[in-house]
Amino acid sequence: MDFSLSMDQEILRKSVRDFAEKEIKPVARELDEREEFSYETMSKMAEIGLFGMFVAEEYGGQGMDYLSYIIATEEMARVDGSHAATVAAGNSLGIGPLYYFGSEEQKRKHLPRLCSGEALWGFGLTEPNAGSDASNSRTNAVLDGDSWVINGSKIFITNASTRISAGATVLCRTGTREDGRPELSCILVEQGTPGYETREMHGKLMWRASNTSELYFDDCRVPEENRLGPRGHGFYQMMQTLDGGRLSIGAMGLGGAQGCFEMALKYSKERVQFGKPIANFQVNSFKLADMALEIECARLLLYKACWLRDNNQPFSKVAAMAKLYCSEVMYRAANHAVQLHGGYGLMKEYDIERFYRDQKLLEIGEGTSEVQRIVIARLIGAL
Ligand code: COS
Repeated sequence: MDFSLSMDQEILRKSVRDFAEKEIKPVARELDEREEFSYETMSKMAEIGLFGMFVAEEYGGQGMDYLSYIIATEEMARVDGSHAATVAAGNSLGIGPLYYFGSEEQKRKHLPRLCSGEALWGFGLTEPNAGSDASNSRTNAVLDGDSWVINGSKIFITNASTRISAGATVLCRTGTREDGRPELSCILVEQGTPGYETREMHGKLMWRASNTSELYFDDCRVPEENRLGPRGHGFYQMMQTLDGGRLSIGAMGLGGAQGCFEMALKYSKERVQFGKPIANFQVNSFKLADMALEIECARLLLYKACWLRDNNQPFSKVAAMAKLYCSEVMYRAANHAVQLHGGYGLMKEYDIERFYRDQKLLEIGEGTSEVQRIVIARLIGAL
């Protein structure tokens, strides 16, 4: 068993780490405070190739393996959740469905701009009344001549209402299946289509410098050929996309936990109380030891899930495990890290305060921890 990364993966890790330290860290706190999606950092992330990482070069991608993409996401999350979210959602959820399920024409039309980072694309699954119960989608699409007419709305959609958002993949009810359940299909809706409106959501606890949107469809008419893949395959496409997306949420948990650990270790060695650095108290050194242990386990599990995916083996179960475990590891790491910072950990001038808030999304987005346990329980035959 070889646990070493390839030379290319090591170089990628170092270059993304250097980039995040130099370009993201100095502005992350202020952007979070202002709740601002930065076009400047977006274009810098695009410039170093953080979009389209696992997409073949012929569509404008970098042609890397999935593990490389996950390492890059982990390194971004080590410094800031919002920027890591833009990258993770941009790749896994924006680019993913088009790349996996798009026709040749759809791929040629959309992927080059998304892979260069000139444009972003949304993943329109969640609705106000269809969160965990995702197949209960109400957004409706009716075929009228050679167009789909869409009515409904989506909520909590990352990257869908920036100035560079080019559209979204939207899960719609397109009929009723023979077994009486709704027929669900994915339809591509481009920005600027009459009847399609996006609205940026504000007032978030976390990821405040990432873009989150509501989507509205009011008799929105798109050509029939905007359907993604076969009719009725929408829910499978969304679920398959989420299998890969959950690895990137895992990467955000892992990278975020690593960031918390490093801040906590540094602070504990510098902060003197009762005449010695607080790291020298066993109660604190044990917290740091536990963090290091859990981060190591999280990394092994997440990288194994990527290895399965890169080697074309079933990975849904291990992806759900990695998403669940990594997000819970970050939850514990952020909690320990704030505790070690004491009163300063509660103040906005310390980055740990932001990590503590950003962490919470990971236990909710792309399937709550409870949904991950359902997926795992089903896949081990317990449910
Ligand atoms: N890949 C492909 N197909 C899948 C799949 C996967 N990983 N998981 C399920 N499916 C298929 C099933 O085979 C089933 O097919 P049939 O309709 O032909 O029988 C169909 O999808 C429905 O699956 P299931 O019956 O398991 O669906 P449920 O309604 O019971 O829902 C959960 C299952 C809860 C696991 C699912 O709705 C889910 O993941 N919810 C969370 C959604 C989410 O993560 N939202 C966050 C979005 S933020 S981007």
